[in-house]
Amino acid sequence: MFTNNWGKSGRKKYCLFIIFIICLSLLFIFSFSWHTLENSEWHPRAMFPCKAVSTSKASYLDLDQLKEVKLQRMLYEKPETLKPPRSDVLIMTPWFAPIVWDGTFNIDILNEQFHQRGVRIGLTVFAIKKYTVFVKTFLETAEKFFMVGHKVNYYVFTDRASEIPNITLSEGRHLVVLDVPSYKRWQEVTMRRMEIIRNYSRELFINEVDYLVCVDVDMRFNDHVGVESLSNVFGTLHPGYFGASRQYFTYERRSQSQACIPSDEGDFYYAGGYFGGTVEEVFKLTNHCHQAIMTDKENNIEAIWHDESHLNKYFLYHKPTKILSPEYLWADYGGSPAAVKRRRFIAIPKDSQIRNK
Ligand code: 5GW
Ligand code: MN
Repeated sequence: MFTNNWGKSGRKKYCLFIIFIICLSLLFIFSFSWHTLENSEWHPRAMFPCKAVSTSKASYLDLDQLKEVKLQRMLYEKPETLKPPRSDVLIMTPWFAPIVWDGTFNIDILNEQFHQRGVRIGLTVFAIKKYTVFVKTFLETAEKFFMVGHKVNYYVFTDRASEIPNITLSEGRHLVVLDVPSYKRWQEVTMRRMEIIRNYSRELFINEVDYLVCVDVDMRFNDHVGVESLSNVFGTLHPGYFGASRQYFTYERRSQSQACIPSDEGDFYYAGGYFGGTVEEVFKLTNHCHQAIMTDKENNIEAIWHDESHLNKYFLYHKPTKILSPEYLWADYGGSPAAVKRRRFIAIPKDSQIRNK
């Protein structure tokens, strides 16, 4: 009886002990494999997650590999704190984004900085259907004025690759012709640029360039367009509206559209034909605009100025870090305002022949 009782409770205790050991081993195996999965290695930081963040290998590597951008001795007139370079135009937004006007920048300082960084620039342009006629002048004038001395890739999107001329390019510059479908409706042709730039940012641009400049093709370069125009994310003041008050901006006003901007909001009227930034920022911008365009499509509405309306909405709530003056996208509306001293990139007048496919 005694032995039996003792034997029973003894066995019970023994079993409990074994189960406890099994649970402990399972817990250990589970936690070990979890750490291995999470960190791909068994590392002390796995046990001290708080410490790990500040002492992770990656942050040491990044700091050690930082490249120094150091200027040489340069001679130039000193900036005058009490004499702004331009007093006739706004050269800074209330969110501290510079507005690039002639006379406000020293291109030698900027060129030196961008050269040392080894910056690569992608210029994207669409030539669908008859718009291939603009490509030759566009590329030839870009060779003269666009980012001269820097690494440039021209990305020409077209449905007629055979009509793209082969132009001799300066060293460090390449032409990449990319096939895209041609949409029937012209509104679709201009709006789909957002989707296509979004897709190629992910698949190609991110591996080839640092900045993207996305422009219309019915244009010619006429004066310097350089690295002063580059920033994280930038837009351009539309040449037709830079002096206008809010009520005259042709924003989308219907509340059913994703591009709607109420009459008491809006900073500037930005042009659809010239925007850009780092590949990451252009990806975010084009992705956002494309999704807004698709939502509008589902709701059977198309914004008044298509992709331009969506770009304006994007810039209202994602402020650009730099803004280009209309010098960078000029179109002759007859007048010649004194504020616009240089016409760097000019619209070529189109006849109805070209617009009709
Ligand atoms: C054709 C007819 C009407 C509107 C646009 C087109 C069109 C535009 C086209 O057939 N093929 C084409 O490649 N596009 C692209 O969209 C060009 O890159 C063009 O620069 C851009 C915007 O269209 P634009 O330049 O006619 O628009 P606006 O506002 O500068 O006159
Ligand atoms: Mn155009």
